[in-house]
Amino acid sequence: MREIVIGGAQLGAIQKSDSREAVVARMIALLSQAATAGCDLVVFPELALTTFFPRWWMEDADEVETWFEAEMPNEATQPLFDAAKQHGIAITFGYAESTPDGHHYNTSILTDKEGNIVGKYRKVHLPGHVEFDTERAFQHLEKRYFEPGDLGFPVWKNLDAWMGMAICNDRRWPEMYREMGLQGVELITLGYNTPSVNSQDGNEGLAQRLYHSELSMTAGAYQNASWVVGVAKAGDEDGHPLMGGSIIVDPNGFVVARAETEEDELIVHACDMDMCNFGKKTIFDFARHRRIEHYSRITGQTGVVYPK
Ligand code: CDT
Repeated sequence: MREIVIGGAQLGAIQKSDSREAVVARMIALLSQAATAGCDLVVFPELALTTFFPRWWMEDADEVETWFEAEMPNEATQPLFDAAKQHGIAITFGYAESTPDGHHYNTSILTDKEGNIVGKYRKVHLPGHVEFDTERAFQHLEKRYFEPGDLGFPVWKNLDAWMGMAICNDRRWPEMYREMGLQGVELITLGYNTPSVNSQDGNEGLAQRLYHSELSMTAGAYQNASWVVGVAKAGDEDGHPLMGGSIIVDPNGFVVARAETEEDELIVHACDMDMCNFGKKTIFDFARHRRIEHYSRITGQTGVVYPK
């Protein structure tokens, strides 16, 4: 048995005016709860340090830059790293990353139990649009403020398990899970900020949006015999509702822990990484069963091409 007690630290709303320091204090409070619950690893959401700023139209590059972190850790987040180290808890969280050579990514990092960063992932599947879209009920400007990630889907050995990270919209793409599955992943952590309303279809209700989120993560877990932990930033941010629905999914695709609120809330489960072994050796033994000679379209073609 290789047990990792995992805490999914859902964050409630972060308003535009909330400081990084105020958010970090909330994250540290969740870490204390996690320590009491015996957690080894705590998963925080995408863009955990700020409001979901890609909903706001900005033209001034200096204003955009205020939402990004040029270093990690930095002054505002050092107390989070210190608290994690003090508790002996590994953490993962998302933030907007600005690089020294001027690139901008939607990023997440993973630490060990001593607070050392052992992995970095940059979001590959950026949803939304670049220009102001008058057809939408509200904006989703990730394609404006971020470049697609340039690191692929790496996995790392951490806490004696193979771990990988994804971010929000990535969870809807089977390619993400399989890329990591092919590296033997046993735990995929991912944070998200998903509006409760579809900006292009007001009739799509919250229930359907929660269902699609869960469907994607449970399928990805089962088909790759991996744990998946999906953690929301939820609640009403300056009049813009984000859904909750944080879950921990086992390698058989069953939800074993689920958030009930749209607030700061910790969900916990003792996850045995050895539960991945059976699926990986049997129905999803990729080496025996995959037929790559039939999969060339997956990497050779992006959109739909109808046969002539
Ligand atoms: N943050 C993020 O990736 N959110 C998307 C919303 C898509 S709607 C443009 C998601 O997939 O949840």
